[in-house]
Amino acid sequence: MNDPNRLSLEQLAAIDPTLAKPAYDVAAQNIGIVHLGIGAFHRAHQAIYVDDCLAAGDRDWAILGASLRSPDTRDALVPQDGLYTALIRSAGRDEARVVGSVRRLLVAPEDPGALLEAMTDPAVRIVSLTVTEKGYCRNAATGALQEDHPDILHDLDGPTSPRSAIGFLVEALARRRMGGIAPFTVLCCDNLPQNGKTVRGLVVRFAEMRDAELARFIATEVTFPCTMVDRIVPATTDADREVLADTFGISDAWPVATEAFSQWVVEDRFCNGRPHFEAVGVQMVAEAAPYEAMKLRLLNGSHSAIAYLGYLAGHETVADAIGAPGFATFVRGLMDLEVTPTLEVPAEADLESYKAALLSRFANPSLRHRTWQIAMDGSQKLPQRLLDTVRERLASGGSIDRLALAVAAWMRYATGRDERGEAIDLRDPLAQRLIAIDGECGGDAARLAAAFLGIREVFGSDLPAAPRFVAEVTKALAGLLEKGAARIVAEFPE
Ligand code: CS2
Repeated sequence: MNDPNRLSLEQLAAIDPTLAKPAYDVAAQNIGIVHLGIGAFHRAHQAIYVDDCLAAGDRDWAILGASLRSPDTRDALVPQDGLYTALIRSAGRDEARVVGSVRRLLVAPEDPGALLEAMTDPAVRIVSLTVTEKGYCRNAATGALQEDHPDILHDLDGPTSPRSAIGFLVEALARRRMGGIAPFTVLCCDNLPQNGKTVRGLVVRFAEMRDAELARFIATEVTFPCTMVDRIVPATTDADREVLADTFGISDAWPVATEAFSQWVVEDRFCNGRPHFEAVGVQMVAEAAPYEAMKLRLLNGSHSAIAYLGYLAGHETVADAIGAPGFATFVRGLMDLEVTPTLEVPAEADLESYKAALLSRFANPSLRHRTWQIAMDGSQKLPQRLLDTVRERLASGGSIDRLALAVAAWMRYATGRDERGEAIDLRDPLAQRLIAIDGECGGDAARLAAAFLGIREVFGSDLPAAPRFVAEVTKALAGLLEKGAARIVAEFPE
């Protein structure tokens, strides 16, 4: 059906003149960034910073967005000439902004060669990624490449038609090396610990498995800056599309809905140039690790705790959960008493206001961020969000009550049954293994805890051998099984 209001370059002139839209000639920008994983997060975060760079006249950095899996984003955006809207939702107030920085879209599985060709174009000087934690084919506990991962085996066997992000990066860098084309910077924008360094390790290892010379080239010529990315971007809903249509008169097949807050901290190590990011609010730093640990452990750690406890307590969204008895106090206690002592706080960061802001971001009633969405892929998220913090607390002898409860809530959730006995739609690369555990342990807290703790890809070999951690997790899990999450949180001592 032809929708006369559907967003497009032609329509752009007709939309409400008070709305923010590209203040530059969209069609005249040149692609300089290939982004792997063109999901909602990228479109609400990096693509908006780049949109600001293009508006400031930096015209060589438009984005080619590739999906490594589904064609959905391409199918929605191509009829809109790549344009889409960011709906910025604060309590009681919505704003909209049309974004023009995504100029081309590709779906890798349809034509891996086309994506490799784009990644080999000398004009492309940055390849950035948001492929989620599981998209890196890494062992979440050790950070090492999962050399037996089916996609890695596939990409070793047929390097010219890769499936994995790592396979694409290495093949494109190999082609650039053969063609005498300067390499691109690899810019990881996922919530992994020391993300640039981690991806460098994976890429160099995979390259070594192909060719030692190629691995040496990548290790010496390519840079992998670490980044801290932050913006809460729930999956888009029809309600968001309706707000956009009703309030702003824009028909957009796939807008993104997000909050007003946005932060991007990037290490300034680009081997082949970069946009003037500092001019558009990106914090360019020498070392991102302290920012990254602060964000991963405070924001994402709390998010995962709220997701598992909140889901079990019957709350659909983060805002619902944080408003329920005891939740805000519990999260504040987790941040203040158990996470903060492990952080090396960057000199210019104000930790108190950062934590206060987190609680009000979680409470944003307009975002409707589902606990189920954050609960996804827990086996990939727990290590950097909660378990590294646990390790430091165990080493320093500090309390771990709240961390242990969050971990136990993940286990309770990962049994695949909620507190009313209903099946949970468990999304996790280890889902089959997780669900099987429940059947083997017959609801016994000690046996369940021991079985979950035995998953080395999550807990490593140290945590199952740490008596205090095992005891606290088992106790917390027994409490959850006996009393349920709502009561445990409400009764949690301050
Ligand atoms: C969330 C993150 O889904 C999740 O796991 O914790 O996506 C979170 O919203 C972002 O990292 C915020 O920057």
